[in-house]
Amino acid sequence: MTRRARQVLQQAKGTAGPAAEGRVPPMKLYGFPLSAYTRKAAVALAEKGLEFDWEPSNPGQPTEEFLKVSPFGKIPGFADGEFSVSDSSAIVAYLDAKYPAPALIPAQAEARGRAIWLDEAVDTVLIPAGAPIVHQRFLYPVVFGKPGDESLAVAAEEAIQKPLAYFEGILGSDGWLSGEFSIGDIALACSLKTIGYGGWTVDAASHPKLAAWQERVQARAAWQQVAEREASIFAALKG
Ligand SMILES: N[C@@H](CCC(=O)N[C@@H](CS)C(=O)NCC(=O)O)C(=O)O
Repeated sequence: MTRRARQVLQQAKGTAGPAAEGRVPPMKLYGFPLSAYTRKAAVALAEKGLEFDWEPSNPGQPTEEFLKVSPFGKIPGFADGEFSVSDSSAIVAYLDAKYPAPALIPAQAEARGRAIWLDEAVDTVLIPAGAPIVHQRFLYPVVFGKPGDESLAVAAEEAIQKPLAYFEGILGSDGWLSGEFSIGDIALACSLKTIGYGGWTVDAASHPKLAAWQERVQARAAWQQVAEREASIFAALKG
């Protein structure tokens, strides 16, 4: 990571969300705000109106404290007092059990199975396919100071077509992916935003339902709260 990127990452340190009564110390989210997985946890916290401290963390230079909450050095990590857990989906599952309203993991069997599946499909199919777009065009050149390989980004634009077609196919003309707004919606929106840092956008002509759904997500107060903080970090990184 370049010196400038390290400095900018530190700007992410701070408290987000309204103070909740009787919770001391506040929860901590360890990660890089522009990461799709980290954002998933941040949006879940914001949806639930929970206060938390951002602990900017770089997997490439992990601190001891970060490795305690994320033993394999992956972001995000999370701590709530003495309890800690890593992995974005595990963090959302914990939050949903401890702070049930609003639910982000549906209770109804089919809706729950589908929401978990969508979260998994995003994390294990869409993100791996699309990662080169953001790695080669943004992360390497801007954050790590290394040249990107445009041919890998172009190949990834092709590779994401299959998962994108799937998501377009299961979306309705309104509403969410699995009944109520859920972890599946958060995961997909977060991955599209991070891929977007590679200069890619959802094509509304070929994916009209996905584009309209993305707008609905972006209109949510919790999303805007997280996006606002992130925008200043992105702008500072770009210089
Ligand atoms: N399944 C995990 C994936 C976490 C993950 O792979 N994070 C990446 C960054 S986006 C990471 O920490 N990579 C650094 C590494 O693997 O050393 C989750 O949902 O949190």
